[in-house]
Amino acid sequence: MALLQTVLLVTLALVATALAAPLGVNQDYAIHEKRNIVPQGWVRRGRLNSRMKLPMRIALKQSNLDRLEEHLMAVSHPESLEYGQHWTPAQIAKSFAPSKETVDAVSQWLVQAGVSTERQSRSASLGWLSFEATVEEAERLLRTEYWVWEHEPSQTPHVAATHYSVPTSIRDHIDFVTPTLHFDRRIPGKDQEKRDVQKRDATNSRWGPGSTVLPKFRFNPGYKNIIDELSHCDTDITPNCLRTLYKIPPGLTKNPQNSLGIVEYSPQSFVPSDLDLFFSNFSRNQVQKRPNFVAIDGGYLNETQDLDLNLESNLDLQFAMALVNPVEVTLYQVGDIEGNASFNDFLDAFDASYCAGDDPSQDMSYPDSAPGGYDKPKQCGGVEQTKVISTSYGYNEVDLTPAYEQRQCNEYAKLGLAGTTFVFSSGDYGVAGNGNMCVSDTTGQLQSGKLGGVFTPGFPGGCPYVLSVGATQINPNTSVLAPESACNQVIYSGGGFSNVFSIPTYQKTAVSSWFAQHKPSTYSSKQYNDSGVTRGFPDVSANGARYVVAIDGGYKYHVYGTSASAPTFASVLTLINEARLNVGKPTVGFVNPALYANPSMLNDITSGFNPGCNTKGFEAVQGWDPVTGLGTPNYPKMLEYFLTH
Ligand SMILES: *[C@@H]1O[C@H](CO)[C@@H](O)[C@H](O)[C@H]1NC(C)=O
Ligand SMILES: *[C@@H]1O[C@H](CO)[C@@H](O)[C@H](O)[C@H]1NC(C)=O
Ligand SMILES: *[C@@H]1O[C@H](CO)[C@@H](O)[C@H](O)[C@H]1NC(C)=O
Ligand SMILES: *[C@@H]1O[C@H](CO)[C@@H](O)[C@H](O)[C@H]1NC(C)=O
Ligand SMILES: CC(=O)N[C@H]1CO[C@H](CO)[C@@H](O)[C@@H]1O
Repeated sequence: MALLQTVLLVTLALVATALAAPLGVNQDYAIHEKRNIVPQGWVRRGRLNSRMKLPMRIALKQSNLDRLEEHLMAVSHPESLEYGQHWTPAQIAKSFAPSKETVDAVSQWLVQAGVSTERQSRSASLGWLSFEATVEEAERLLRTEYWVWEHEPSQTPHVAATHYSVPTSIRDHIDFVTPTLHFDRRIPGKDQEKRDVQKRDATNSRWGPGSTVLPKFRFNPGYKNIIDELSHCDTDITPNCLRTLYKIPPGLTKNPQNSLGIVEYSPQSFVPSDLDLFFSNFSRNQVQKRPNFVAIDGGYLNETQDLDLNLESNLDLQFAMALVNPVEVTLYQVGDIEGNASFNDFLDAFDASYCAGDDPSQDMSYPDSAPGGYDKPKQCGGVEQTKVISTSYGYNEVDLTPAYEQRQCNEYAKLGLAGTTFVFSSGDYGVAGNGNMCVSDTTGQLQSGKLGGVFTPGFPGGCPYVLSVGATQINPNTSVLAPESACNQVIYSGGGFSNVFSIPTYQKTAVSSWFAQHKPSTYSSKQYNDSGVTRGFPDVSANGARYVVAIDGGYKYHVYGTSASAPTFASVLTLINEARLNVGKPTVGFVNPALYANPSMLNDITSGFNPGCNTKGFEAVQGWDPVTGLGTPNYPKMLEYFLTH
């Protein structure tokens, strides 16, 4: 458990050594990072003993990041000569490692400030400088104040500052310093971290279903036949419904190079007998079939039947495995019994050059000293990337700091250079954030969306180097062949504009056309970033309503959410990859540029809204929109395009 460890370490490590030499003086300093919003539930308690020791880490600026997007576009845009010429991990590590100049400049600053080179350690990748400092040293070094904060609901303590500065001469060499502004998000409880939703309070919304009841499964005792099954897709989404909606043929081949990865964070876990129940009804030849299990940092399964634990994993695996069958699905199970592993912990397992530091307040530290915890070092590199990786978890953009987000977002781009597609759910609360929270325009803090407030984009759905997937629905009492709308039952498709990420080149035409033709006159920059120069999301969408999922040994629930949409879209891309690999082409890799260049291979969704923050949100319109993106997959058109490019 990362946070408590930090504090214990701090409390026990009263300094034995003499205080360090005076810190460097007379340097021009500038604020490097500053937090205006403290995540919900955190209260400032007291100052720290000035002689306690803090584990300091400096994330150094990587080289050549200014050319990252250009490199990524070169291998990802179908019109580029280098399309599909993905990089090797060694090429990637070498290109982006911090320069010697950067390492030396930061190290020199520390030496001048009294932190000798012997006290500094560098990660193998040179990505990080670490050292121990007393609170007093760290406060002088960074011109800040450290406080103990407490997460009130869980009474979890945490060391943090709300701003810090570094000399202007080295600002350009530093991404960020920890511990400083970073608060752990995973504490506030399950409902904030799990995106798939089976029930939600929607009583306050005239756009909602007006009822809080969990949709009970009014399931017939089995469908009479496929016609019967397909005539109930407006109420019961099955794999056959999705195949019909998006014209996906059943899979036939299993290219050994192809793979789809599904990421789950412990304690979430699938239940094998539920998989078999689902397969026995909807994918008969997969009974007894399991995903390839890859444990990261102590990842483990808990086969207890418990809705909260099984919902996400059962949903993702049942549908993804059925849709891509017979292609293999890999389950990346991340984190030990403490739970709380982060996206960075997952990325570390692929890329040793990203590892070796992270943020001790945000990411887990391993070995984990908790009873039963993962007692080995954090997994750094060595885990193989599948060609498509689907994740149905997310943060609010305001929960994390821009520097932390930018560094992680760049990592998705780097792994995209290697030919992997990262697919993320865009969020289930429309323009509001996780748990239906919006930022108050008076206090600047997160508050219930019922009270209104500023729209709250998600992360990493708003990172321009992932494919962000929103949710659609088959309208009630309409056929599986009729056009879908933005999801308007139980959940609303997450969408909007980032406050952190600039608009990527591949998206400029689509987004500026939305601003020119569809910018809502009722909102201003008070509601969302209407500058037109930031990343809009989602990119695409797929059905996210009324999934039939085997849970707790039966079919008692319908499952809703972009949590369902993400693995569905990821499955479509996996089938496209299968077709490409079978004719000797590379995988689609970072797929956004190809999709935006050829939007007609998606079914444009032109009705529905994504309410939140006491507004009706945005509207799904012709062309790209911040509700359903470019639209849902049209498999035959995608296939034709991707086999000829
Ligand atoms: C699932 O299969 C069982 C056994 O064949 C059958 O009794 C049940 O009705 C099926 N359920 C559905 C939803 O098809
Ligand atoms: C498995 O899940 C059950 C139900 O939530 C819980 O009581 C039990 O402690 C879990 N076991 C492990 C090893 O995590
Ligand atoms: C759908 O049809 C059923 C049965 O005809 C009806 O009871 C229900 O109100 C209809 N729902 C909607 C949203 O039109
Ligand atoms: C809008 O985005 C720009 C560019 O990232 C940023 O500078 C600005 O602060 C954002 N506005 C708000 C209100 O966050
Ligand atoms: C430090 C921390 O975030 N601890 C949390 C880890 O996750 C469990 C639930 O799985 C919470 O109870 C802890 O508070």
